Amino acid sequence: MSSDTVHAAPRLNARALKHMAASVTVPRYDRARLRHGIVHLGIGAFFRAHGALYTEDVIDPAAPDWGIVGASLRKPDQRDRLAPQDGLYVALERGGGPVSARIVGNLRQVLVAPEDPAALLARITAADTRIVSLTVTEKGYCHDPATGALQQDHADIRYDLAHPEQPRTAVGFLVAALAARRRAGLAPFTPLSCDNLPHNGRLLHGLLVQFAALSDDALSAWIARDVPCPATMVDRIVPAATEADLTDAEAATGLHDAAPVSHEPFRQWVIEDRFVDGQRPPWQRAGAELVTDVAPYETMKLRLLNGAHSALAYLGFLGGCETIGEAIADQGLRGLVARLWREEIIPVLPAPPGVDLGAYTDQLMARFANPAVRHRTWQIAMDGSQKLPQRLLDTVRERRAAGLAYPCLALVVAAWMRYVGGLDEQGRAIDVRDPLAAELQGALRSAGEDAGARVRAMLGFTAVFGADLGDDPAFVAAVSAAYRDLLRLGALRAAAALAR
Ligand code: CS2
Repeated sequence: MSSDTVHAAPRLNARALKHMAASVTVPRYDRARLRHGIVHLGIGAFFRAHGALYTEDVIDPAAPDWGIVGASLRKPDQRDRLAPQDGLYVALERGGGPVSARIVGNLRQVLVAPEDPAALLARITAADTRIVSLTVTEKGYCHDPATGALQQDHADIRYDLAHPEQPRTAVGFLVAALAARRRAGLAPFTPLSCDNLPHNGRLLHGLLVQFAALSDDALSAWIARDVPCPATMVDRIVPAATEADLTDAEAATGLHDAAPVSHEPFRQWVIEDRFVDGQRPPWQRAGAELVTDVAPYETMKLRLLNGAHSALAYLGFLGGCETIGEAIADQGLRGLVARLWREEIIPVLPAPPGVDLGAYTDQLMARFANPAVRHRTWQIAMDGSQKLPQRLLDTVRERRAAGLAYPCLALVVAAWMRYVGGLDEQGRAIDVRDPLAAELQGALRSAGEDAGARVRAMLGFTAVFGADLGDDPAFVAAVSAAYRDLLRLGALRAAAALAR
């Protein structure tokens, strides 16, 4: 999406809000009185269409609390788009009917960490920050995806250890701010991971404890004991914004918004209810589920939704499908996903209390097919080395332990390997985005053209496959056979051959 297109309509901003047509939903509270409560790290489209909306829904007009300061840990573009419009943006809901629009008001400011790390650190350290939520994507945790351990040799982690007052990583910011709060005798804030990672709360907690231990044992022990990191399961399909979103936001409001978000109607947020001093917005009033154990919800969502998403992303992209909607309209891919769910994932997945997994997957099928949401396969294919373990490989492990076969999972793993190879089925270059892209492609080049050698080279990445799977002859054989099928048949026919 380009932000430099010339737009005739006046820009969305706080002044324009006062004259908004009655048909557009606007904040019900006085923004000038909104107190600060949350810092959000990684202020991209997902959080603005999910956590920010749950929060917006529960702000009390009589005593408006829980305003949000967003932060970008890398690029200034969100701030550059949002600052001229006073942090306001349009959220477009795209379902079966006409698109509906609301203006979201709780984002008070966006900070750009690399421009002024001290300003972000000060904001997190301030006592009125009670929650620091995160959507920094899988790779933003600087951990080893197979084991969850902190990557101590990660360049940014090394930098943060050497420059604790000017961190670069989310972990570096959180630990530096927690250290400052402890020195000042303040209570900690609650770090709240909202990324698609298994046991995201426990994972983040472990990383904070490990990072702190590298410089200060007492701080590390304090974090271990006194800083709860609740787990969450977050769900809403939020594709990257397009020019069509800008046009629709303008049609709905009569104003130009350079930073709209567009999302499906569905949303779900399951949160472990463990916050410092019980301080959190009453998110349950907006439908969030506050529970004592998030794990079954998270495993369900990661394996069924995100696992199928990755399957459709790699096989679909290789087969020429631009979006998830196009991929799921292909009978072979649809049948493959149906079998993957029914025969391979669900039989080894414990259902959360009261949830019917068959009904859950029926609903997922309908969500994937929503024609109003154009979610690109290329976007989901990103960062596969960080996504595969929790989305697909944990199911492989459980089937393997039970002596069960997994032909659909093997095909998806092979499709990922083919995708990161960097050439599609027409021989065109793929823009592969993955923190391990250079290493993966180097290993494939050294392996040469033999399918078996290429698969073995990929399976050697223990950060992805762990020490167990890469050495398992049955797994090697299954993925190699699937890889050969992909070469022989192409992705769509290979999927159709397994479809039920
Ligand atoms: C997707 C997710 O990009 C991806 O990897 O699988 O962003 C997915 O859309 C969300 O997790 C849905 O809640």
